[in-house]
Amino acid sequence: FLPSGHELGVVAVGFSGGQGKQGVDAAPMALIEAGLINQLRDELEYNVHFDGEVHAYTDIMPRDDPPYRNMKRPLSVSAVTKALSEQVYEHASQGRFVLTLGGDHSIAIGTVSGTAKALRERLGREMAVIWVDAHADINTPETSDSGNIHGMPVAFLTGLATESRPEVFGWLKDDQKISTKKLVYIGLRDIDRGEKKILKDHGIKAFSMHDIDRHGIGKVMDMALGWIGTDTPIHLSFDVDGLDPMWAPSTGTPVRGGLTLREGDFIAECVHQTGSLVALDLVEVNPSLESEGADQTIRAGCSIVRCALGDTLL
Ligand code: HAR
Ligand code: MN
Ligand code: MN
Ligand code: MN
Repeated sequence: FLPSGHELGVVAVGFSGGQGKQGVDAAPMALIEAGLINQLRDELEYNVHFDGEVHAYTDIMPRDDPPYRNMKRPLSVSAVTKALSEQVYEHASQGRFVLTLGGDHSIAIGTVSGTAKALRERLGREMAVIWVDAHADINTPETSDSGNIHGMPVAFLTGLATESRPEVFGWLKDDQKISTKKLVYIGLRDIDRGEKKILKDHGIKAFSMHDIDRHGIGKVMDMALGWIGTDTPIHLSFDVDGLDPMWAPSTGTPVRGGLTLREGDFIAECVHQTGSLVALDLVEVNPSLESEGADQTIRAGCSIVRCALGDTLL
């Protein structure tokens, strides 16, 4: 059921509306200018399908977008993720691996919904998601303190948050969602109270930094991939703030005590080695924050993408 051969669809998403800080929309261009897509084409020998555009979706963004059910910019995030979902679906349904360069993490509402639907149609299989992040991003609009939708994508993707208005994520249908049983977190260390209750109530598999300290990243990856099982397509959604700010300082909500650069790459390498990886998101790189650290944050992001796409040390 693998994406056929070395066909790679790339979507660049210059969107920051899932949170309040400007600059995360500049990440795709920074990653591309650092040579990422050329490396995937020339060194890893992917046949790259990329429209050459950083999508800002300005044409579909509403002028007036007041809070609704505690969500900030709900119409914008919904419209952008719906359009992105269709782009990702298009690549995935043609059997391509889909790489999405964000943008803030709200864009995962678009990427995961697009691949989940395509993989269901192509293989009749339910997809798993590995979410690497300091945060669980599973707030419902009601449990969120911030109202920022980048803290909510997993709640919408699992159906824990629902909304009937089509212009506020009501477009998300069951065949675009994933099961809470097929979701695995790695790297968590900053979880809101309401999120902790959600994780516990639904028995969601989560490996916090505590688990990584206790078992080491090797054992944690064995357990994470064992939970998912073989023959299950995997979508890896990688928030760069999963890495420690020492390695990735330029991000909107850094949290100390995170993954090392090597642990991040190792996660990506292990998921690649399963042969089941069908899509990767790299999100929350914000080159305008801690700008002395922007270069190393961008380099860390490029490295994770290369590892997930099959680059090896030897
Ligand atoms: N949990 C907090 C909230 O919901 C902070 C979320 C920060 N999110 C990200 N994405 N950077 O992981 O607002
Ligand atoms: Mn996140
Ligand atoms: Mn995060
Ligand atoms: Mn390989």
